[in-house]
This record gives sequence, C-alpha cells and structure tokens, in this order.
Amino acid sequence: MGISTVAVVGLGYIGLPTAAILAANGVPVTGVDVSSATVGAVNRGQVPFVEPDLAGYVSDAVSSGRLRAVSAPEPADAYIVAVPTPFMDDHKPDLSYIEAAARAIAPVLRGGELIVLESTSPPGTTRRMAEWVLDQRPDLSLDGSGDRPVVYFAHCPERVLPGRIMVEMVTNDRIVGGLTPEAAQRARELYQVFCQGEILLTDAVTAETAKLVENSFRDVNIAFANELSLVADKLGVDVWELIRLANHHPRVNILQPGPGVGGHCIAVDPWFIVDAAPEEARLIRTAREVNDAKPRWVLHKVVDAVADLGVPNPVIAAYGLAFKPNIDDLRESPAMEITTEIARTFPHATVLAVEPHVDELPAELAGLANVRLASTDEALAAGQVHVLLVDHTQFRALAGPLAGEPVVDTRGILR
Ligand code: SAJ
Repeated sequence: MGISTVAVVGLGYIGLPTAAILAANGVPVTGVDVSSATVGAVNRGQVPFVEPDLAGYVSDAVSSGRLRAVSAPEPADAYIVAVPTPFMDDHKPDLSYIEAAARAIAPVLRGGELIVLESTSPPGTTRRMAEWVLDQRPDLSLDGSGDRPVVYFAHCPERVLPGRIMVEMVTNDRIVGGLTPEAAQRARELYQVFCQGEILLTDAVTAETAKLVENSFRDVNIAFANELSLVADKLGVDVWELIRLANHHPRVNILQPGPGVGGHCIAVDPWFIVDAAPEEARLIRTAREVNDAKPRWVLHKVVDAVADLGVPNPVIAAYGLAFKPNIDDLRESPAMEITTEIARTFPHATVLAVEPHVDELPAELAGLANVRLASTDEALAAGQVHVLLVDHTQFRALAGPLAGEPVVDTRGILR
C-alpha cells in the first residue's frame, strides 16, 4: 500500500475509533480536532465519551506513539474526514463542517494523496468536497489533466452501531465509492488495513445514497411499528402481542415501537434524501413525521394517566433518558424530550428522572425546578404515575413492582 501515514479529521464517535484502530494495526496516525479539550484528552490517552473497549485502544495507540492529536491538519498520505453533518432548522443539510475540513486540508497537500469522506452526507457531497479542495489548489487535479498531480477522493460511509463500534468497525462490510475508479481502489487498500468484512466498490454518489438508504430503511420500519402502536391503542389491542404474533409469519419481521426515534443518524439521514428528492421521497418523509410525532402522543398518554389519578401535585417517575438501551448517550433522545415536556406540562408535579447511566441531570432538565435525578427504588416508592421510556436491562425487573400501578409503557417492558 502506498499509504504510510493517515490523518483523521474529527475525533468524535467515528473518527477517534477509526484513528485508534488504524494505529493498532501499525499505521502512524495524526488525529485532528478543532476542540483543544479533545486534542488534550486524546494526547493524554483519554476518550471524551463512553464507548466499550475504545479507551484501551486509544491509550495503547497514544502510548505506542502511533496516535498523536493536533489542532490543524499536517501532511499525510491519506485523510479521513469524519466531522458532523447535522441539518439546519428547515431540515436542509449543514455541510459547513465538511467545507471547513476540506479547506483546512487543502494547503498541506503535495499531490498523490487520498481524501476519504466518512461523514454521512447528502448525494454529491464528495464531489463538492473535491471542489472546495481544488478551488484552493488549482495546481492539483482529479485526473492528472494538464500534468497536474492527482488528489484521489472517495466516500466510505461509516455503518457502525454505537455501543458496538470497536467490533463492527472490523467486522462490517464497507461500501467505498470513488470519484474515480482509481480513488476507490486506493480507499479499498486503506480500509483493508483493519476491515475484515467485504469491501464493495462503487461510485461516490451511490455510496453516499446507500448510507442514507440504510438508515431510512430502519426509520421507515420503526415508523411502521410506531404507527401500529397508535392503531392498536385505538382498537384496544396490545401492540406487543400483535407484533409478536404477526412476526411468526415467515416473511414478516416488524420492529418494535418506542417513544420516538433518537440518536444522531436515523432521525437525521432520511431528511437528506427528502431534501435531494422532495417530490419522490414521500414515504421517507412521512416516516420521519410519524416518528417525530410519537413523543407528543406519549405525553398525551401521561396527561390522561395523571387526570385519571386525580391528584393535584402528583409524583411522576420517568424511567430512562438515553436514546436507546444500555448506553449513556442522551443526545437527540425522545426520552429526554418527553421528560422535559412532562415537567413543563405539570409545573406543580414532582418529576423523578431515573437514568442509571448518568450521575447528574443534563442541563435542560437540571434547569427545571420540579425535576430531579432519582434511583429506581426511590421512583418505585414515591412515583404515582410511572412512565417507561428506555428498555435498559435493569428496567426489565420492573414488571413485578409496577403491577397494578398507573403506567405508560412505551417499550413493552411490562410484558
Ligand atoms: N428504535 C425503535 N425500535 C426499534 C429499533 C430502534 O424505536 O425496533 C429506536 C431506538 O430506540 C433509537 C433509534 O431507534 O431511539 C435508533 O437506534 P438504532 O439502534 O436503530 O440505531 P443507531 O442510531 O444507534 O445506529 C444506526 C445504525 N443503522 C442501522 O441500523 C441501519 C448504525 O448501523 C449506523 O452506523 C448508525 O445509525 C449511523 O451512524 O448512521
């Protein structure tokens, strides 16, 4: 492989594991991040967030001297860009982080480098990244035209599941899309360093769209389950039993309803397809709307349960704040949204938030006078209405203690 040094730009949930795994496979890596706190933490061998097994990889990589964090790109043979791609208020993609990364890399290029975009991106973004780089460096080219040295651009979307990143980074198949076939080949060689899955070559725009389609597929299927939960409620049918029975059909595999869809991927990526093909992506848009509407429906169920209780200042226990089970990640979490709305809707109630994976409430809840962090035991003892929001493993034992209590169970935990 003609790649002996790699720079990973963006040391977040994807960039840092990628940098650490490359280093673990013997490649000298510089990790680039605009946050001086992140650069400092990584250079001390520390990980600024929780992900199983990552801490060991990072401390080994730093102490072996193969991983070094810096605040601006340095010359390297290959660059992997793993920066955020959020959307703006109108659901339009915000590519400013990618543009900033491209413009920071451009000045240190010498020609012959590979630049891989890993960030989940709207169709056409790899080409735009190339334009941002080459606008700044007219002495370089995509294809060697005019005798200018080539820079190779590819997209290789990450597909790892938070909580299993260090495993899936090695075992998952990878899609690699090049702006040119040569760029795809070079990117394949880079990922072969640590990826044991199949590496599938295509063009950049197909790779970009494939990643968005994967998460949209999951979003549409979760929306189906969430819609069923509303239909079943109206019909007086238990949705969990309904899905369990239907899934005995050999060609039916319905996902599980919940309080809504959280995380930074599935609730975001489908909007990039809607933005790129607004007239055509009707089902994908509707799935987003169905999933985004679920927290409000849950809130109405809590309002009904409190009304049935008929107590002026009730104690409402909310179990779970994370966006999915057995993690500490509270960002974009429907459980957070629902707990906040419960506290605002019932200013005279006491809201006990139970989240075994955190030691303190996040700012948006800590700022509400009627919410505090509580243990499961405390919530069971004091709660008058119980709202089950996350199916953390330890909450599975709640079925017994909550029997006969007023419960809103968004995850089927009591079954
Ligand atoms: N959820 C349900 N019902 C289900 C399954 C999930 O309500 O039956 C909810 C979860 O509670 C959570 C949300 O959906 O709020 C998303 O969770 P998830 O486990 O489905 O996915 P993420 O966001 O942790 O990771 C996804 C993965 N994509 C797919 O499975 C297609 C992962 O492989 C991607 O790498 C990741 O997005 C990403 O970074 O794009």
